[in-house]
Amino acid sequence: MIKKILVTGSSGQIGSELVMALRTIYGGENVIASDKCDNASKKIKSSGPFEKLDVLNYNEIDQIIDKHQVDAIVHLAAILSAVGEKNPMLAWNVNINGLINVLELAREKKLLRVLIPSSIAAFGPTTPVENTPQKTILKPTTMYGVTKVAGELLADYYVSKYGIDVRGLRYPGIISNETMPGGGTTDYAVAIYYEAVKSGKYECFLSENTNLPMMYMPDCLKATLDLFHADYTKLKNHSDFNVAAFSVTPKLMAESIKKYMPEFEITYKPDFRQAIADSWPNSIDDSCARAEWGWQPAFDLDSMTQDMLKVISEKHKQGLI
Ligand code: NAD
Ligand code: AKB
Repeated sequence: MIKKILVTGSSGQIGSELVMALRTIYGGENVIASDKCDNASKKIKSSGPFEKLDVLNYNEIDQIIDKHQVDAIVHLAAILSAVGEKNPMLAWNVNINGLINVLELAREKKLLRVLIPSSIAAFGPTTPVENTPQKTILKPTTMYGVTKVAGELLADYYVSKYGIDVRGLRYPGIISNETMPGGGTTDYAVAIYYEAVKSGKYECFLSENTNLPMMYMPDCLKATLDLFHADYTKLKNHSDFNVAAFSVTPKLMAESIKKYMPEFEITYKPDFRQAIADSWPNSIDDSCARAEWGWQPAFDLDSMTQDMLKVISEKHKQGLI
């Protein structure tokens, strides 16, 4: 039975919320948050252990596993697509060498489980764009995508070669209101809500009809926890589950915001991230996740918009943003 979980990259957009969700289930002391930067929120630091940990340092991870008697790792430390295109060697180094450190330690220490997210960035311009199947062409054109495909293959290798329980899911763009995203192509879908509340207008770095798969954070947490707790014997796939909630363009997202804030205005000024977005699918077939571990999203675009605007408006009123 899993008792102690180490989360790498836990100060990021997903980690900052996933650590709190895991602590609710496993207890604060039993979920060790960690990040290269010593910048965890007060909430994270006061509800359980936090370790400053660079995933490129094998010995440091080794020591922290021993110190806390860790038996599972959720590996979130990564460089995302836009930052990765500006600095491809950094993306390769963190996403590949950090990952293999985690997998090797899982093998050496016989850890019970490792969860590693992949991304829709594993797909590329030659992948079918609509209802992209789980098993399909994986020829990404970004360094981030290259590391995600290699990561899925490495993770599956550790499953078949060493019998380690490694699981992973291809997140779409994740939209949330607690921690700002860390430098991806789908980041506009968070910034648009903050700017709507703060100034009533937003200049989008993707063009109006760029259609991408997205998911609200409560569904991302649910998908991650559902896969983490799924019955291993029922999994036919391991490291590459497609998961979907809804697909949206900047124009449709702006229309959804206008339902609640009629004065909201959007303009478009595409930059280098447009080419990255154009290489990703429009929509995802997640039937394997639904069949193998019961995946089902709860939020659609409008229910997410309502919640995002409510939470961010409250933060704005309190002077927090
Ligand atoms: P993020 O950029 O918000 O956070 C990543 C964290 O990793 C940061 O806090 C950063 O300080 C840390 N980090 C970077 N280099 C490190 C190192 N060498 N050692 C330790 N920590 C390091 O990312 P996120 O959005 O929380 O993503 C988590 C995972 O989910 C990643 O694998 C990412 O590829 C994947 N993913 C995210 C999204 C999304 O929309 N957020 C979508 C698809 C996949
Ligand atoms: C990014 O845009 O890089 C991420 C992702 C979809 O992997 N949000």
